[in-house]
Amino acid sequence: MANVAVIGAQWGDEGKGKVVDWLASRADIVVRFQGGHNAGHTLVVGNQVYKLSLLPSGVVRGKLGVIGNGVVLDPEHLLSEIAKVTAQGLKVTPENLRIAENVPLILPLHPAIDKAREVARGASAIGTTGRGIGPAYEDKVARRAIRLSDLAEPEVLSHKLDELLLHHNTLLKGLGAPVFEKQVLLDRLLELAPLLLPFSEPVWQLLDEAHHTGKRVLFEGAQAVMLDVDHGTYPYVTSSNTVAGNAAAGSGVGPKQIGYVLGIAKAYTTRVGSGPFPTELKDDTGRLLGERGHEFGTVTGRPRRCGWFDACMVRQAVKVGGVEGLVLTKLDVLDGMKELRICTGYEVDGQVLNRLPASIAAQEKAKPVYEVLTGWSGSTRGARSYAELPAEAVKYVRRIEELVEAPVVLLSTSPDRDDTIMLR
Ligand code: 2SA
Ligand code: MG
Repeated sequence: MANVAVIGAQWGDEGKGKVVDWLASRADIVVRFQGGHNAGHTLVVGNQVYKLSLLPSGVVRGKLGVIGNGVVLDPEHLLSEIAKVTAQGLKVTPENLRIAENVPLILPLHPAIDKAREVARGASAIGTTGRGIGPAYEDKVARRAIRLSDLAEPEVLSHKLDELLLHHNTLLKGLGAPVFEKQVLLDRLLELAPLLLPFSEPVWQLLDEAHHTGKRVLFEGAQAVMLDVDHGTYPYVTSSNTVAGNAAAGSGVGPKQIGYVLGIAKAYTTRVGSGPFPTELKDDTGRLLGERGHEFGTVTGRPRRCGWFDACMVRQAVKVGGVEGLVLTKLDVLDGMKELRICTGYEVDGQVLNRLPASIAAQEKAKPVYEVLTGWSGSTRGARSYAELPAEAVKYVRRIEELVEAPVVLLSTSPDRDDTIMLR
């Protein structure tokens, strides 16, 4: 098996966790390359349920986990996540976890700013996870972030904190919000330094060596293409590039090392947080999808918005994300529905488009153009071969592949790792 990158092809929560876990058993190294603890997946291993949001899922499968430079890392959260899985009997040490020395850190001021801004935005709030992801990326791009390696240099750290607080405290004062004390931040970071620095490493070098020794790397995406800061429904997006291309920049390898790109999509569509969602169903059918699919966020527990499968959007995600094969999950949630709809394009101001336009105003106006398919009465839950699927379910999957212009290579028919049908 070549290296593989796994990315979400919709708005997140497509079931990447299960697929990554399935693939992790076939990899040597699992790398996170973007996002932070705004991601969330649940892994079931034997009788243990692990809820991870920052740790690469490989660590629960005895693989080497790597947190790349493209991630934003909350040190307090990392330590509490490590403590949690340690209590479940897992060991996390520099033996099985490495963190890029150049990874930017999320400090307590970042979630404070994130939440204050969301309040200030009122009705137009993004619906962020409130974890400081956006403000931390802003600091990175503005070249004032504290990076992991700075923890080894108390004087540099002290100077960088002055610069950081000059910026943020000025703004916080303007908002009438409490400001941050430099000494408190500095003392805490110096306390954390000996706990974190043992994990710190030039990850690019480790991955280069892995490449030359034939190790297999799995790049684990978080969020999804439609939440990509460039290609998603901006500004209702997360603050990182979620496309497969960022697996290279976000970990320090060349683009040719990414290998095969697997996109994950649900057999319908969901979204948490605000922003355009052309196929959203605010009726009983939408509520039914939410109930049957248990659609609540793993990080924040928020109910997810639900709607029909949007082939036009997934096709766009396939193209910009670099997806070569698609995994379709949660097909069983559609079991027993009389009629199914697939969005093939949008009508905007009387014109039919075969893509989601970039302007937020146009996205909000976009009316889905639907193709109607007959549903199936049998059950697809737990099916382990194509032959077990009702004919209409096969038709539904085939039509999706045609419309999104990518083959469906895997079908996941329940949260159980073994309930997976390999199609190619
Ligand atoms: P942020 O916090 O700045 O990244 O939020 C910006 C937008 O990105 C969305 N977002 C997500 N959407 C789906 N799943 C995510 N992760 C968690 C999960 C979500 C949860 O895997 O279940 O538990 O609520 C995730 N992370 C960020 C977010 O909703 C905003 O629309
Ligand atoms: Mg999730």
